[in-house]
Formats: sequence, C-alpha cells, structure tokens
Amino acid sequence: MVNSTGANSIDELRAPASELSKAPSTTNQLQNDLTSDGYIVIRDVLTPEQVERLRRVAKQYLRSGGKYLYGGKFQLHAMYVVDEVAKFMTSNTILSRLKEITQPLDVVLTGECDLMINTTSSWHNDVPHHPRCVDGSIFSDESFRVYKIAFYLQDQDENSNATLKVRPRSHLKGLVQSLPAKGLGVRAGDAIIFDVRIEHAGQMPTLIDRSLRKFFERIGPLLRLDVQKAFTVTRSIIRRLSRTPDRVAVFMTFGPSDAETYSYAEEGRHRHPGVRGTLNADVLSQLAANNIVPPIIGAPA
Ligand SMILES: O=C(O)CCC(=O)C(=O)O
Repeated sequence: MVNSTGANSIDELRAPASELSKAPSTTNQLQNDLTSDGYIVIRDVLTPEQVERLRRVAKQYLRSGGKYLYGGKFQLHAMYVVDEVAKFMTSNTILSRLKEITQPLDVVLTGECDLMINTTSSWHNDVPHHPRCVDGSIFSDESFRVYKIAFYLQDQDENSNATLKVRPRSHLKGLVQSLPAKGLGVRAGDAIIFDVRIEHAGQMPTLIDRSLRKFFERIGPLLRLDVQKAFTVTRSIIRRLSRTPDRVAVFMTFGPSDAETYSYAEEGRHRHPGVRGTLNADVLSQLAANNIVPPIIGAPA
C-alpha cells in the first residue's frame, strides 16, 4: 500500500483473502487511508497469469469492439458485454478486497465498469454530473464512500506519463489544482482503489496528441471523417512506429450498501438510460453467494 507506512499492514495485505477477515486492524487501516487520502494501492492482487489473461481478453475485445474515444478505445459497462471481464471482476479475489473496504456493510456494484486501451485523460473527478457537485456538498460529506477499483495491466512507473496521477485529499475539497499531484507507481497485478471524488488524471495528452486532435476536428467534417477514429488510428500508428507498448486497464465502481452508493448508481443509470443488460448465470450466482444485488445500471427501467 503506498499511502501507508505501517510495515505490518503491508505484510498482512499480502496474506490470503481468507486470513484478511481475521485482521480488523488492517481492514480499518484500508478504510482509514481511503477516507483520509482518497486512494490506496494494494500490491499483488493478481497473479501474472491473471494479468496476462485479462490483458489478452481486453485487447482482443477492443480490436473490434468498444468506441473510438480520447485517442484510444473504450468500452463502457464492460461487464455487460464481455463475459470474462464480468467473471473476473466478480471473482473471489476481487470481491474479498471490495468487502474489506465496505465492511461491515455489503458491497454494491454500481454497474460502471470500463475497459480501455491507450486512451488519454486530463485532470478530472468522476462526480461532475452528481447533483451535489453543484453546491459542493458532496466534498464535505464523510459518509460518501463510492470508489473505483482500477487494474492497469502493465507496469507503470510513478514518473511515467502513462501512470495514474491523483491529488491526495482532493476528494474532500473538490477540484483544487493547487494540491500537489502524485504519480502512483504500480506493477501489473496491483490494484488502485480511489474515491470517485478525487481529482485524477491518466495518460495526459501530449502536444502531438492535442495538435492531432485539433487537426482532425478541423478537417474531419470537410472530409466526412470519423474524428475520434482518425485520431485513435493515427495515434496507434505513431505508437507502433515508436514501439510504445499498449496501455490497457479495467475499472469497476463500487461502494457499501448505503444511500450514497445507491444515489450515485441511480444518477449513472439516468445518464446512460440505454444501458440495459443481464449478466451471465454464473456471475449472477456468484453475486448472490456474496450477498451482492445485480448492478442497478443493468436493471430494467
Ligand atoms: O486512463 C486513466 O488512467 C484514467 C482513468 C480515469 O480517469 C477514470 O477511470 O476515471
């Protein structure tokens, strides 16, 4: 865990999930770190084999599926379209971690689950559409505990352009560019969990990215080009020529079974009214076995 210095807690985090439930102080430490800093990194959640499998599944799907966006490709609500992603994100390995964060309450999955390859992202938080973002009250609400778990499926050095950057503690303050940024160095298989209110950025667009996007925005309508696709395809040619490896990630949003999580999920459902789907039977029974109701984004209107 990068934002905790306790040597014991690091060792305990590496214990099997079954052992973790017997360590309330460690669990409290995770919850406390999230509450105070707005993010945590848990090392070695996935085995190298799991990372390789998930990366392969994601790349294969995104070759033809997903949307051209932000200079890469992106699939919203991926657990409804890629069975393997749903199975993986609801596996015991992942759910045991989520339970540590939400206990003593059950886990609620909001249904937000993104798969992406090579997208760029500038500084933002994930609550701009939330009604309580307007008056800022969401940022002073200590009972708000909605989080995203992120798996970056390649190593990302803390100083690399590719890594996730956060402004620690900004989840309690709103968008505050004056707070120092921190690059979260991770190895493939580590999990990052962050408060959806925290200010964060992924792979920032470079000068070339910004110029390319502007160029395609200008000539796209004249040449009847799909601007997003042209931008993504051009970036991928540049990446290939410069031998830059693909940057692949999967995200899922969750929280404890309380009013704040339900209201966040409901708000997402209104924003994406077209998203309706069912999860496969194995996933549904795995959720039931863990006392997790199917994500409400996929529920009938
Ligand atoms: O591409 C990234 O690493 C950023 C992801 C992100 O901003 C998000 O999931 O909200």
